[in-house]
Amino acid sequence: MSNQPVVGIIMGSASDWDTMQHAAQILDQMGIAYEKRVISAHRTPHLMFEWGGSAVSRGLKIIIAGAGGAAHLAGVAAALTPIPVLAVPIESASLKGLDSLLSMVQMPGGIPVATFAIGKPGATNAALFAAATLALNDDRLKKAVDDYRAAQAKKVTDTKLP
Ligand code: RP5
Repeated sequence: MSNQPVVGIIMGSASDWDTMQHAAQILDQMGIAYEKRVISAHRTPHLMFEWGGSAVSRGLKIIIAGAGGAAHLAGVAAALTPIPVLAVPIESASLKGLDSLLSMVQMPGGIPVATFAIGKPGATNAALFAAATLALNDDRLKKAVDDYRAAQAKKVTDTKLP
């Protein structure tokens, strides 16, 4: 595995890490190098521009962006770079993540983000989606994705009910 990050995980606040760590865990399990960082589109707009503007030259292939509330992080990232952006709506305290989901999924036509489920399942699936995409050109990774799916299926077939 190369140490050169190919996935960028960003989140609007350190409070999002509880959710976004599940994306990181999948990438670790698959042996995919990534960078992770707290960047806020509204609290640190200059950093957002700098990070998004240099994502291609740093070698990133996919971005996973988690944010909650008026969750514009993924959309702004997608505006700053042509790299595909996978959005993870964080479960907010007040509206349980419906606000985050709608903010992310309702991008006007032209600058796409691919939005996943609210919370942990979304973070997990965003990372699995990134792995499946990168596996198209990587046989080692293809095997890792296949193994993950086979292990998941085995858990189901091995289940013994009481
Ligand atoms: C968003 O505001 C973050 O993505 C986070 O989900 C939410 C709350 O942030 P904190 O107040 O916990 O820093 O920008």
